[in-house]
Amino acid sequence: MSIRTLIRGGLVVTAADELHADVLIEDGRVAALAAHGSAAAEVWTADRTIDASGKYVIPGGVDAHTHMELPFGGTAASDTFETGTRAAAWGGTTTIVDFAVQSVGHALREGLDTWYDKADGNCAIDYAFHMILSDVNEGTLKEMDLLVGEGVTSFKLFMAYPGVFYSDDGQILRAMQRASGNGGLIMMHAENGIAIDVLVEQALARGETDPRHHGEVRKVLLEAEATHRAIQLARVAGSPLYVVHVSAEEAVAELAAARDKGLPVFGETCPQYLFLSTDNLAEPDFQGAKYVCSTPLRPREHQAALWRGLRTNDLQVVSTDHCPFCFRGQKELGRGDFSKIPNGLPGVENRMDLLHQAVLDGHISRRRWIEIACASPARMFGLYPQKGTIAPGSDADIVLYDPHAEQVISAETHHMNVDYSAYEGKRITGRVDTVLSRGELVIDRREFTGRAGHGVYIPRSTCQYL
Ligand code: DUC
Ligand code: ZN
Ligand code: ZN
Repeated sequence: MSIRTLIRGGLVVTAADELHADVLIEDGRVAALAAHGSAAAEVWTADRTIDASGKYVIPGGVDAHTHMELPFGGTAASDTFETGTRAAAWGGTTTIVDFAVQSVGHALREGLDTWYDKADGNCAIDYAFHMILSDVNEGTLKEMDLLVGEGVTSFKLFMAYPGVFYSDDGQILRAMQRASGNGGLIMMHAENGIAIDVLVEQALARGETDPRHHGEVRKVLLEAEATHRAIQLARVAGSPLYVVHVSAEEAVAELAAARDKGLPVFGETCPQYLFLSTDNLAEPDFQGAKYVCSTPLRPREHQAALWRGLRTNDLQVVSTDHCPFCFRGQKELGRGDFSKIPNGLPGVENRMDLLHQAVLDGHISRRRWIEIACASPARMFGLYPQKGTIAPGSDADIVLYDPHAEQVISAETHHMNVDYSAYEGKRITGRVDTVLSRGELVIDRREFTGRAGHGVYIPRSTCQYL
């Protein structure tokens, strides 16, 4: 049964506009917007009216980088598609793009089907997939074309993690050449993993086993070098490039230089690089393990360059790289050897709030908040305008956001299936109040009303910036 819903009296904020408007929803889609109090809006009738006065009415967040249930380092990310998408909804995110994984020696098809099975019937919000290429060979290259055809239009390659996900430059070049022909977007984990592994071995031999050494061996220069190399390989192949989880100022400089040349090079950063630093990695009593991820957290001086990159559009997207591991039993696997700490941080629930705080802190404008968290990831990964905006015809994925509510982030109150928060104790102004996914209430005035299985797979078109 189709319910007509009217969202009345809020400030509608999209990447393009801010207007006091009422939003009419029909059949799960935005049917119309009209100025609040206008004759057009006054005559609208609905089965359900939601009062948004005093609130922002924003597009649901699009988190283009999550790892639900990712097997890593002998364990697996602790959020399932069920728990992780529920937490995402609590945080105002209504679409995730997760990474299906090809295992070495296996076909892309097999990895992708495994991810379809993991997600099917379990998600509270809509989802799509990228594909991680761990074994680039003739078969894999052919399969890339098929995947683009079924809506998996982006492929992550790793210059890090030799023996696991790593591709050498020849494999990277071949995958880029294929992408340049089929419209796919290559996403790059840009760190020189071969050099890093030498530094890891040397650090451990010196007895440097604490979590902070994870940050020290994964050097800024090795992120910058890999970013530079990835850009040159993409130029040779004639393919676009999207660099994931950019953390270092020097890597932003590489992206900016490429973009100044007019190259189709894009970059993403994540809240952990904007709000956390090597100070966290250095927390005593192994607490620093909570902050081990790759690329690693950097000295706080790098944050200014990331914010600047987001303002100048040298970085276009903020995703979470949500990859949670519990401190107890999972992060603890690396006691006495930082290289055994599973890499990843929780954050899918915190992204929209942290970026709203960045608006209040003066780093970005309100519209830029929506652009980097909703519209640009949707455009980058072929989901726009179905996702990422509030416009006639768009999916009614809408968040009522209370910009004045105060909250303190804590593992005690978060909904992610992980026993710590990377932002424990951080005070935030602004909070999600109500969330609709395709017109259905998932969070209703801070109560979860959604269900596993409401979320559906969304096939994507190719990158809309090309
Ligand atoms: N980085 C992480 O921190 N976790 C998973 C994979 C990755 O590249
Ligand atoms: Zn990565
Ligand atoms: Zn990742």
